[in-house]
Amino acid sequence: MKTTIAAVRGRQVWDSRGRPTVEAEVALEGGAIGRAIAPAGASRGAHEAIDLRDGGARFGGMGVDRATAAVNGEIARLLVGRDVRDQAGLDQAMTDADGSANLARLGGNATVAVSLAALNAAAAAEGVPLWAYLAQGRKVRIPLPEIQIFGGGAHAGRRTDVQDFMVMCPRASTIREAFEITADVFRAGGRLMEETGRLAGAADEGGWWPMFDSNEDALAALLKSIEMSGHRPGEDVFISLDVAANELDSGDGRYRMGLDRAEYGSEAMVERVADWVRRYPILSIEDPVSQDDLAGFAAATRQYGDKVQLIGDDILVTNAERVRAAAAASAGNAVLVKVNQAGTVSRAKAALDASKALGWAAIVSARSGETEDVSIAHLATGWDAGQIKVGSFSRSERMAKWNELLRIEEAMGADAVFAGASAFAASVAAGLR
Ligand code: 2PG
Ligand code: MG
Repeated sequence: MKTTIAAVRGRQVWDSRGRPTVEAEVALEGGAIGRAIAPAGASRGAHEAIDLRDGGARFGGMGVDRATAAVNGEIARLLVGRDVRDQAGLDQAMTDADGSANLARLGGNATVAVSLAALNAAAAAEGVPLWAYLAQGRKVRIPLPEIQIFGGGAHAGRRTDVQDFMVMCPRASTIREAFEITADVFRAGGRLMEETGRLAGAADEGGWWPMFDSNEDALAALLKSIEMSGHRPGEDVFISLDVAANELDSGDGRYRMGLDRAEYGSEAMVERVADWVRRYPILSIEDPVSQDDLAGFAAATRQYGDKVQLIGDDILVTNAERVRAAAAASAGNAVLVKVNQAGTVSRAKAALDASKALGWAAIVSARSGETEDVSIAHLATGWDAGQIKVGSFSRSERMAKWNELLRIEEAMGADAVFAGASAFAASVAAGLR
């Protein structure tokens, strides 16, 4: 049959940090080929699928020989001869064979590359772009992007404690317009850094390296950059932060903001961010507390979750069960969907479906270690997630995804609908009207 898997190949390629990563290729009997590359995070939740690395001295321990061998050996033997359209079956076969909850044996980097490669092959066999294959004729929206201006935390030598200082343009009428506004803000941010003698290059996701004296200074500089761009903060452009607070908690439930020389308990940490929410045009907050602080996540939700999007990343790790447990505790209103956190396309889709069933928002996200792979632009669109996060507005591993979204928008023609404010949970969206 045309869609029968004829071969699965794995190879080592390199990511945007110059580290090894796994590429997988799935070839079908009908001649179609799908390919995908595993991304890699720097700020990672303990409950994520395991990124299998070789350890030892070579490549600083980051080698992926074992994961690549798993693709070429065990995974290939499992999948050859199966129908590529049975994504759930392929993913289940890999997770069953792995035998662990977090894909520690075969490697989440091996399974995610193969899972996405199979999906790309299935779309290729049908001769349609991946987003259209996933949409299956349903009406889907072009996602609202959140785009980084300053990058900090684990992506910039912890120069600031807060990891991502981003902007969102939910009132733009197309993604093209959202990009144009963001490009103005990004340029203004660079000019501001230059004028204040703070221009020091780019962080891991392409945002300006954050030479600031405090976390609040970075926030003030972001507001100033929006003003300098000629667009209106709190009208055309809103602020989105990924606190990535997991990185601030060394396991004792205390949050250390090194740059501010401050240490907070959970309640004080929630109040630290709540104070910023009151004073800045902030529309979205990710991980204001650490992966095990569900009570803190619920407290943040009570304080400002009716007006502000509250995203769980390290705390939810693209896991449907964890999404449902958080919702049961009234914690959060949005989930970050990272396919490699889940380890397979099916598990990631289950987390997205769980969030939709709860009336939550969903943001399909890249990792800080990325490549030219643009699959997530298609997933965010084809799954009708509503939002996408890729990093900044520079460096081609980021721009490749943004540019792919422009192509998708163009391909949709008159049918293209930009998600804009509709991408948020209902109460947050209502506040924008
Ligand atoms: C995050 C991601 C992307 P990383 O925390 O949301 O910004 O970072 O890939 O390092 O986990
Ligand atoms: Mg995050």
